[in-house]
Amino acid sequence: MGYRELAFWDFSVYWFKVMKTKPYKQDTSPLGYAVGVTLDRFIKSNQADFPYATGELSQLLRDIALATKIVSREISRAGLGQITGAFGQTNVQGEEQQKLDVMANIRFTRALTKGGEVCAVVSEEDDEVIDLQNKTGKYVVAIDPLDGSSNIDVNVSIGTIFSIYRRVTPVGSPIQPEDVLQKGSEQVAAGYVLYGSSTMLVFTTGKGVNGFTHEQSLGEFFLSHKDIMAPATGQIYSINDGITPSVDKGILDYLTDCKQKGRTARYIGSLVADFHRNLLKGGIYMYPATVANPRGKIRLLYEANALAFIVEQAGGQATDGRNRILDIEPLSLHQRTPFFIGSSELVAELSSYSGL
Ligand code: AFP
Repeated sequence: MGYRELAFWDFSVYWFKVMKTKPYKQDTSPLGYAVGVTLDRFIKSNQADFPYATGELSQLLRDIALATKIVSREISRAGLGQITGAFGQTNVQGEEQQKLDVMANIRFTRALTKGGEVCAVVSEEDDEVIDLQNKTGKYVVAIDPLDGSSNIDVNVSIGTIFSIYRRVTPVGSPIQPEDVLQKGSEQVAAGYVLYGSSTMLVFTTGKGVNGFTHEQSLGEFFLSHKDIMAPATGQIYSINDGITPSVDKGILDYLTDCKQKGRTARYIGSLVADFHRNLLKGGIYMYPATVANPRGKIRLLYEANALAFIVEQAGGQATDGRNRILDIEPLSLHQRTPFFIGSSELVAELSSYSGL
């Protein structure tokens, strides 16, 4: 053994003998501030709580999160390039599609196709069910890829809403109506994305509601709103005042009551943004039946059900004025419903008004 090897040998023996350890203690100085729990880590550590807990639902949520980042990036460039404005076609509801509506639909559908866990997608932007041809896909997703499209071109908050169901017919067989027309109470997970002052992903798998904020420079969602609970009551009521001349008298009486109680009116016209604000601050969102929309305007499968699942998980309520939203049996893909959602006491109060 030469001089050098000997020195190394001696040193390792010495190190082995005297090495001490100390437990890791998180640095609390401003230099070591915690960035928090990433969405991925949250999903991994809570996977046992997920329905069926096979890992496929976790992967599906990751696929949605990835598409969300891409859509968020595109939205943040709205106003630059050629990505705002009308696409030049109408969707099945007769609404003019915006370019970003179409882009978001492509992004989410592609992410769900490539992921492989989903067999079928119901989207606001497609007349029919999209069969993704994933022979092993166990899940069905209903999605409004970009909600509040009238706000895109004016730089106001918009969102994405999604519901996730287990298919009921055997995996690999052709998609059947009962796979996609399931009651909201059958959802295994649901969520929304708010493209606002920051981009947030909020979701539930039936064990509470958690919100994640996108940290742009790191490209990650971090847990920012743990175990969201809706205040039991609140001061905010949200309705499009322009439709009130053609709504039921019960609603009008309720609105008069809100004003007399000195409550505050707040309405953006993007369901996700209106819902999110009321979820955090306490309030009620209302889109009742009108003369123009006798069955209401909000779509049951890809708007109302997801938010109803979330609000109930957060301690709030959602009804069509008479029935719990999650109990409504869907009859068609683009079915509409009157929609009242928010703080439990406010929704219960509204339901007590005659005529509803
Ligand atoms: P889309 O933008 O996806 O078509 O949905 C818009 C929406 O369903 C919902 O986000 C709004 O709360 C509601 O319509 C606004 O409707 P009004 O413009 O009639 O108030």
